[in-house]
Amino acid sequence: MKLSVPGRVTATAVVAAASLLVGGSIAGAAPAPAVAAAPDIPLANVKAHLTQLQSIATANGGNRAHGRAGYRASLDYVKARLDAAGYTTAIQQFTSSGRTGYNLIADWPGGDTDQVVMAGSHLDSVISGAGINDNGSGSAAVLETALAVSRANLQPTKHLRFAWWGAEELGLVGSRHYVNTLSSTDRSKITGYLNFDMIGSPNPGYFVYDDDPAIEKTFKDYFTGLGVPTEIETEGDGRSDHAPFKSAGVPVGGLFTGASRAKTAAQAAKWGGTSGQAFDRCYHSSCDTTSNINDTALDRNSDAVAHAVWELSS
Ligand code: DTR
Ligand code: CA
Ligand code: ZN
Ligand code: ZN
Repeated sequence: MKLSVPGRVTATAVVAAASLLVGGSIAGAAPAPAVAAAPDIPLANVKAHLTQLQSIATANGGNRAHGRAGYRASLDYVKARLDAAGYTTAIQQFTSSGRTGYNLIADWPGGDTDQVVMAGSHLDSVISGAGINDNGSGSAAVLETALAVSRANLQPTKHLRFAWWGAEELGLVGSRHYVNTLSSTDRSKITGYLNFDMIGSPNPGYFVYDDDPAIEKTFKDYFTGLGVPTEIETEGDGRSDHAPFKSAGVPVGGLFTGASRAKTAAQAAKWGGTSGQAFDRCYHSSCDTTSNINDTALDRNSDAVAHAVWELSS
């Protein structure tokens, strides 16, 4: 910076210099530390979780529905993996439609517990099937991201908490129970909730929730980096577990690859797949099995989950 009067330091020059020091950067100064990039989430690992959930459904009457053995076995599988990876886990019990339901909450030790970043997905299926896309896909991606946090021994600035919800299919029952039983103090500590419900649809779209702008940008920027266009999720606000958090004033966001609505010709032109066909023809059906997954969509979205968890907790 050139001083206006050589040899004399004017007040203006001092203020200008100070502002450079405070607000701007001086040429050659070290750049702010970048956020460590999230690791690639191995698609094979995510699909291995789906295979486990499929086996659980097959061994328990063909479903993983609320109040049935298949749901509790699904939760026990997820919990065992997290316990082995160093998480502090807790099972939250509730009753719905006369049956006992369970949420699984997993805290990654460390980080500022006054700033909690949450990522979650519902673990229950409908009674008619195994629920592999809906919502084994979200549950497996969140689980593998949590395991990746452990493998990396991530030490984020904010505290990380992961959740798998029960009885979403009965009307967001588990997630609403969780939010409603939080103290207002604990609720105010949640800086963001990321929801993943159906992220591997066989005829996929790439939808980003348009709720919190910062969270939305985190996801949109990630997909822009992949060269994948996204659309705002419009299939119905309040139709998944982010809704109770949003109603409580928590910033929310998430990803979705589509359900029973048909893909348009314009969407097929930008994403591929089949126009005029549902994003997921097996939505809430017995054919929602491990064959009802698009690997590319599941891989891209699993990596996007990790990207957002790394970035928003840094
Ligand atoms: N309610 C979810 C599926 C679903 C339908 N629309 C949206 C929009 C955003 C996320 C999920 C959904 C279910 O059946 O579990
Ligand atoms: Ca990946
Ligand atoms: Zn569903
Ligand atoms: Zn769902």
